[in-house]
Amino acid sequence: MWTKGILFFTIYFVKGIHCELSNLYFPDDFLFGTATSSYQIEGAWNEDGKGENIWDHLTHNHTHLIRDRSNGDIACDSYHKYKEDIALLKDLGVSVYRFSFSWSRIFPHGHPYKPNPAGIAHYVAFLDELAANNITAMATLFHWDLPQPLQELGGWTNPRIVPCFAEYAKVAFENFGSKVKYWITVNEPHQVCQEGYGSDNLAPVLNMSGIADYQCGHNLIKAHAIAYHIYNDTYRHLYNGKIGITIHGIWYEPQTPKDEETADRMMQFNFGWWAHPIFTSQGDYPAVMKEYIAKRSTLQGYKRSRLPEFTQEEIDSIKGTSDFLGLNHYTSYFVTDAKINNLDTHFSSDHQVQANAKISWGSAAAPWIKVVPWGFRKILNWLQNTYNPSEIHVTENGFSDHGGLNDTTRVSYFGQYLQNLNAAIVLDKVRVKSYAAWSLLDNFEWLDGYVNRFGMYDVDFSDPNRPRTPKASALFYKDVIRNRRVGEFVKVN
Ligand code: GBH
Repeated sequence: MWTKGILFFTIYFVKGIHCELSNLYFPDDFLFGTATSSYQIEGAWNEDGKGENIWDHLTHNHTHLIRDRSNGDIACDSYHKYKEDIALLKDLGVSVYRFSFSWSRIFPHGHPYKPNPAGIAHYVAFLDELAANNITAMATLFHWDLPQPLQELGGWTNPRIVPCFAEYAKVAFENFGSKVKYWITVNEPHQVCQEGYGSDNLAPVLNMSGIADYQCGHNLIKAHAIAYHIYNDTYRHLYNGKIGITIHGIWYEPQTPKDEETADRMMQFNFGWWAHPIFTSQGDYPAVMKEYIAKRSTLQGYKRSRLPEFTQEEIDSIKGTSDFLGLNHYTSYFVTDAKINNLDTHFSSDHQVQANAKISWGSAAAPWIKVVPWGFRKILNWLQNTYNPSEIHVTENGFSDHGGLNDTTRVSYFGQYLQNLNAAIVLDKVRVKSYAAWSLLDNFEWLDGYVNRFGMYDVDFSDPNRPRTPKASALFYKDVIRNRRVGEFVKVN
């Protein structure tokens, strides 16, 4: 494994070779797309009956937590400019668009009580416009914008959220089911729970790691499974779509040969936490996670493990609840074992792993994104070998800078990552069926506000009309899509 790692590394840096390796044709049925999410682009935060969500609440009441003290009140104004966005998709030539529904447009208070007709009408018009342009809809039900009243009851830590999510999912299937081919229940449960409840990186910035993150995850996985069953039992035969979940996957590479077990443990704590209950035949949380958290909980004097337990009935009803595996992938790190002896209650002391980036790796404006293209190929192979899903959909992959139309570092990132995707599909036979670049537009990047830009199209946020302009990366991606292979590009990171 390690020798192979070194070899791959060496070859990779011999100029030219990696290009020949992987600019083959993508399969004919492979779908290229782009991705966005409701809060990050829509704006119209209080229009047409929409209720307040946790990002409205955070940005309005804790403004200092946002780097440029901005918010998504207007964002890209895509709520009004959706036809313009779809025209951009058309011009790029994508065949699939991944977007999300805003829960508080449909249930303004979160509670299942009289869906808001104006919210539903908006999404019907939007989906009709997509269909008129022959673009397949890939819809996420929950991309982080939880209705604020549900948060006040504890959000995902309160088991009562499960029926609320189920009812929201049902109304979405009922109203949009005929127009949506791919459903994603939840975007990145790890970020929702570990970064939102277990740290202060995302709303609701609860920072109660080792407890709230595990409680959140427990309810979220159940909510996902129930939404799946509703679709499977009632709507699949009507609409014949597919439904799955999207998990954020960093590739963790062993730093030395001794670190292989450590790297696997880190994959299990980060990816397996979500994938093991859903995609394996045993179901339940990964054994290593149960063992490590139980052991530390005992040491700390807890009566029982801080990781909640599923009943056998729950394990069985969660297993197999995904028609495909959705992967958001941006980056990779090296890992080593970290003997953390303090008794802090924290996710990162539970897993006992230290992650490092290599100094020579390029970085995006977001420091957590290191440019490690070979990690993409590795994680795709690992996913297929570990979970054997019938389909993998890459639902996000992208790079941030500080803006500008000549985004050569983004072109270089996409070029190299697409080559590795291509190698995984064509050479390694990993069953990846689609790829969505994050993101179509510059947009509200959570706590980074509008400081870090991920778009292939620039948005001028100082202009009330929010004009969109293609960047070099849009032109590059357009060529990849048209030629169905990765063309020439200058590698700068
Ligand atoms: C995705 O999450 C989101 O789905 C999308 O909405 C977002 O715009 C996009 O990525 C770009 O960020 O090292 O402490 O700084 C990515 C999940 C969130 C994972 C931030 C890493 C960094 C934590 N990432 N997190 S830290």
